[in-house]
Amino acid sequence: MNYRSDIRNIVIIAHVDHGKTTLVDAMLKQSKVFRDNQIVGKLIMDQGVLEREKGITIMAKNTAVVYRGVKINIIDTPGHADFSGEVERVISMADGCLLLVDSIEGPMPQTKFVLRQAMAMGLKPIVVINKVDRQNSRIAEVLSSTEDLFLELATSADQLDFPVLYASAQEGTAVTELGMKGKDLTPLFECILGKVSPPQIESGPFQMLVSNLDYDSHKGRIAIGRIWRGKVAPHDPVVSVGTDGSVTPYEIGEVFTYLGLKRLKVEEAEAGDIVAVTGLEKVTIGDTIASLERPEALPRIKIGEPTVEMTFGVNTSPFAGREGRFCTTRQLRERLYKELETNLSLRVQDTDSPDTFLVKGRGELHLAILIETLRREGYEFEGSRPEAITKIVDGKLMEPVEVLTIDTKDEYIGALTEMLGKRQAQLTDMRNDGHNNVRLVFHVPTKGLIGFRNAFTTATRGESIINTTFLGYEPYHGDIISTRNGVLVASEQGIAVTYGLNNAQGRGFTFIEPGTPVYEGMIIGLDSRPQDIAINVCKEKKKTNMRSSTSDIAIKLTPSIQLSLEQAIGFINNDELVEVTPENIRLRKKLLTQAQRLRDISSSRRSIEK
Ligand SMILES: Nc1nc2c(ncn2[C@@H]2O[C@H](COP(=O)(O)OP(=O)(O)OP(=O)(O)O)[C@@H](O)[C@H]2O)c(=O)[nH]1
Ligand SMILES: [Mg+2]
Repeated sequence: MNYRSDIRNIVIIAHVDHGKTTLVDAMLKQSKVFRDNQIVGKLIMDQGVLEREKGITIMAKNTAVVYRGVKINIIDTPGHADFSGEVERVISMADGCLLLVDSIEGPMPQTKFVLRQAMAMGLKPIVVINKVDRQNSRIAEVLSSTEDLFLELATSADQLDFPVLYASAQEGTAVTELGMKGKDLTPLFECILGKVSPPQIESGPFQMLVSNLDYDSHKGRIAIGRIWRGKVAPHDPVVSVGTDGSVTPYEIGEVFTYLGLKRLKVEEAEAGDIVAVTGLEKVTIGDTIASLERPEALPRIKIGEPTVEMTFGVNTSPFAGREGRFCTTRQLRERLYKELETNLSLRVQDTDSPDTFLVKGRGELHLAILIETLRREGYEFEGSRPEAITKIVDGKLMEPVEVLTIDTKDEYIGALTEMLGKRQAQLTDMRNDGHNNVRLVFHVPTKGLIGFRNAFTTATRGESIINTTFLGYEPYHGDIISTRNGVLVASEQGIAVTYGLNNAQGRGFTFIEPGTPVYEGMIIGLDSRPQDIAINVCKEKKKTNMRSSTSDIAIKLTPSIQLSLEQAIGFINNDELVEVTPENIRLRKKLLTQAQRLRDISSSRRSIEK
């Protein structure tokens, strides 16, 4: 076996927000990939619109820097558990990983999840305790719990021998010994060169695994991945080997390698490097691209199963077609199936109803990001409440269970444990730091977490942090009774007015402002009682000869509650839908008229009595 000493391939992994993308910023800056006067800003790799808005990484991405003549291919990954599929998709391109651990939070559930993945792939880990600049950092404790995590996960003794660096990604510094003053990231680069094995290469006919796809309006589909054997050059004849072993011939268009934020066109690339190639029109992630003489497939990428599902359907509301550019079943179906090409942990299925599709993902956020993406592209559709995906194993009904970690203050423990008890959560750990900060760890069925974030934020007044990671499937814990109150439903179509909304506020909270168009069956608020109630929010005050308009002005409404998309899909019950358009997110009852809903209740009562 030969090695390429001029390359290192690393993936950066961590729990959400531990500073991966910030560290990549610092690595890029120190490597002078930008002009001196170039304004590059922060979180440079998070280029997606939603990534920038939410301040999180959603997709794994490649970049590369050169240090002392060695090219370091860097893959930045998302830390949010819902995007774990992205880590699984790219991890096989690397030989080593930087495991970042926040110097205050310490190892979190997702730290464990990604480290386990890295160990299973045989990657050489480098531990980077990050954010050491923060005042209340607990570096010694964090290191010790990181060591415990390695002890728990290591499958061989050499995995326990990992280097540790102390970094401030924000300041762009790293040191090898605590207490040293950091100057730049040189110790980190040296560690990567010294400790991550250079890529092993096999000579022979070309073979690469496609780990990512990109599109370019001129160049068409771009396949990205690591070359495992041989070389590739523009115009080489190749084949792609698909899922079913089918072989499709192609001619390579152009070949690119990475440098900084650019792709460089090259005349040839060799095993060990990460490349982007054009010319393969129908290739998909997981396919192998190989030479004609030895069209052998590399092992396909393994992606964890989705845990949450919801339906996406053509918009059936009375306002359908008013705001979207793409509103038909065919357009929605095509777009959803296209998403599968790059969103590997997503599944889409047709259902018995031709206008409705079942979409399965790794969590509420995974699905919410898809919905938001579609709506910004101009799609209009309706979505149902997300449900946990159960399955039958050996004749037994099983359901997904997650580890829920909550960092909060002492005073919220009571309220949280009560809320979570109703959601079938089991407290497995509770740690208090003696300063009124407490970390609670629960095991909770996924179904119990749906919609929990809303209630959680309200209950802890936004002062706590919540994290979840998939644990596994367990025997079904039984049904959960919905604890949500009833909703306020518009009883007529029209424009909501102050007088009507004021009546509604006598019953609960409202979600809309005066002037909002409503239709019968649209949810306009939350009732303070368990039952739904229909209210005519378009109703004006009866005009009398008296100066009624002044009394109408005197009405002061409480500001409405604006539900975000994620909150909206967590809020609705099974008999409700979220209507999504580029301009609005509306909530509605599935059955729009009160007569239909009453009939439905009495027929379900009759079937229970039978
Ligand atoms: N004080 C301090 N803050 C940091 C440091 N590194 C990152 N941060 C901050 O931590 C937050 C999260 O940083 P990111 O780089 O987005 O974290 P990430 O790991 O890429 O997050 P995801 O990709 O969403 O998982 C940002 O507000 C950063 O400014 C550091 O070394 N010190
Ligand atoms: Mg990031």
